Amino acid sequence: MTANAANNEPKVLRSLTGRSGHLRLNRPKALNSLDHEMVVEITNALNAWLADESVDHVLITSDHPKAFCAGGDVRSVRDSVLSGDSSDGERFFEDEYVMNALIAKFAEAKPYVAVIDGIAMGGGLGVSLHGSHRIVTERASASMPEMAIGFVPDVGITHFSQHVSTALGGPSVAIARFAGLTGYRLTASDMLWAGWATDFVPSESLPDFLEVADREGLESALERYSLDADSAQARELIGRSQLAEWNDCITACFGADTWEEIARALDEAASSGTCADEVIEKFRGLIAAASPESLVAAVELYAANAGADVDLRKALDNELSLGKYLRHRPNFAEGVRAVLIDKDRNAKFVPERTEDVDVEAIRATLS
Ligand code: QUE
Repeated sequence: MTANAANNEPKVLRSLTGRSGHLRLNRPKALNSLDHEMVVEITNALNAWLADESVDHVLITSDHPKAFCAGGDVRSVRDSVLSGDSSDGERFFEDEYVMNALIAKFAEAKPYVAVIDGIAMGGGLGVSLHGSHRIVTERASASMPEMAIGFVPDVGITHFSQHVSTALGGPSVAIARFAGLTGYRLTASDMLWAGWATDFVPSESLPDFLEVADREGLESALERYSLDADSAQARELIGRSQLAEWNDCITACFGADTWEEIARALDEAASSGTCADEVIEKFRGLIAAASPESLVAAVELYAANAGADVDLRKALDNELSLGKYLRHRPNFAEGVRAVLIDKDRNAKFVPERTEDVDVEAIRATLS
């Protein structure tokens, strides 16, 4: 059983209510970040509910007032790596990625509905975006902050984000890579525009939405409580998408397959006026927190996982393989220290320059 140390409550609450199989993330002290036990719990529930005809759909929600799920248990993984025997850490990632793939498979059989009413980062996107329905409220945000901890975007997001259709009508590898390389925090409006979210439900309607989903079914609940993102009522709550406004600049800079080309495109977009100076400054500011090794590695990973022939499982295998390499590099322990342990946000990454990163060693981990 997986319980919080403080109050002995399960870290994932599992229930069957009406037509819903309901998972509630309940590890408030860690902003619901996923540890190994929670991953196993979610996996077991989905395997049971896949075969259970009384379950019409799965809902995954959080009771935390601010967070949906802040990521994975990277502190424990760091401890595991530093102990000299990283096998516990490696098993965590293997099982987490099996869960990510299972969510995508489940969603092909019946609806898997994530209700994102707060912050979702890293692993939190892995338990939501692979579902069939990604519902956001005005309080939702999404980010891939791994560059700052010497890691790379994972949990299948390097696949999902490059294959999902944006509001412009097709996938955008530039938008996907921009999100992964900058750690930019997408708003609810950005998530809907980018295709990361499928539906908008105002937070004040959530209790009613969930009750109707349990009693009458998902379609009925969506019909009653979701709002068109372009409606005046929705605009009032979530505003316009910043990503949509930046799209031309992002497309000019972030579509390339190597970091070297992206860095050059940023320089050129600044000097040619393709991007406004303050927009380039904003992007550079976000990238400043990144480990240079992670920047180079992430672009290689996105390039490897972009092809139409790459399925989610193959993309996860690339993330696992590159991730294992990076977890054993000093930048991972140093990044987790600076962001999550000492919280000084003053990581000393090596090498300091992207030009000095061993890109061949990174490529050797990818297929
Ligand atoms: C990168 C990450 C994570 C992160 C920050 C990063 C991550 C994660 C957390 C996190 C945040 C708040 C908590 C907590 C963990 O932050 O995976 O326990 O209370 O879980 O820059 O990958």
